Amino acid sequence: MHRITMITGATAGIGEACAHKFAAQGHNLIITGRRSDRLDTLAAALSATYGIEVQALVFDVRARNEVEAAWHALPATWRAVEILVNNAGLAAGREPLHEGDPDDWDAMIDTNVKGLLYVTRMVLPEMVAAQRGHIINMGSVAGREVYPNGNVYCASKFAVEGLSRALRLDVAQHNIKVTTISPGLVETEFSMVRFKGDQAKSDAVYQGIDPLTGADIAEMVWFAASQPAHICINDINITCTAQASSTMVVRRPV
Ligand code: NDP
Ligand code: 8X3
Repeated sequence: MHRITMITGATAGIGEACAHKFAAQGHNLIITGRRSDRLDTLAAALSATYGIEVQALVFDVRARNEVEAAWHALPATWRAVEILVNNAGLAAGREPLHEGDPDDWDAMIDTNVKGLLYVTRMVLPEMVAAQRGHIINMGSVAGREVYPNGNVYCASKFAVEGLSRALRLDVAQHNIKVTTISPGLVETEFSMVRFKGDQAKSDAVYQGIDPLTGADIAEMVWFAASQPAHICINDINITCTAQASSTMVVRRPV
């Protein structure tokens, strides 16, 4: 019997890398995202390469009705999710608060905080009933340290950190693990999304360093997920070697 892992935000970056990692370990996968073309391509590739079964669910995590409908449409056997990787998320904009766009704030809070809650609310009751499970939340260095102009993104990831800690208290009695993974700079589509397609601004984020990759983070997620039953990895903080903190990155001269 294959174990079932659900990964949100699997159409790119960290989530996509996690999908490959878990598929390579023989897990059947529920992968989610808004871009159905990418999701379908990934699902076909994972099945063909690793011989696993995949359910591709297209929904916007911000839309509670979409999350609930997608979950309830799953066959009952697929709702026995053992590991949930709450990865879908974004940053939008990088301005001082008084110049920030409230639409960006809504997108970050609705996706990174409320979306994570909506998905978890669907999956967790099945874990409680089964008296086993593992929730792995994608935090960030931005959820542990603030940085200039990070304001609302940082707040959303501090919320993920707080929710993860509080959730651990709620579910320990049900034999359910909660892990937060908090990466620093990872080169994905993250900065292109944050800077709304501005390639030069996005490139500058990773200039003169060897940033983390999605595959690096997938290794950490798998490390947390593959521990014996009695071990819960609560937190993993990871940066590239050049990043000493949110605000200190040592760059090679260009
Ligand atoms: P990417 O932009 O490469 O991937 C983001 C993923 O999230 C995509 O699959 C996207 O899918 C999904 N997503 C975004 N918004 C929504 C939404 N409203 N509904 C459903 N899915 C959504 O970024 P990363 O892989 O880097 O980011 C993944 C997570 O890692 C995020 O939570 C991010 O905050 C966190 N993180 C990233 C770091 C970095 O430096 N890159 C560092 C620390 C944490 P689609 O667009 O198809 O919906
Ligand atoms: C993403 C890393 O430093 O851009 O969470 O906030 S950072």
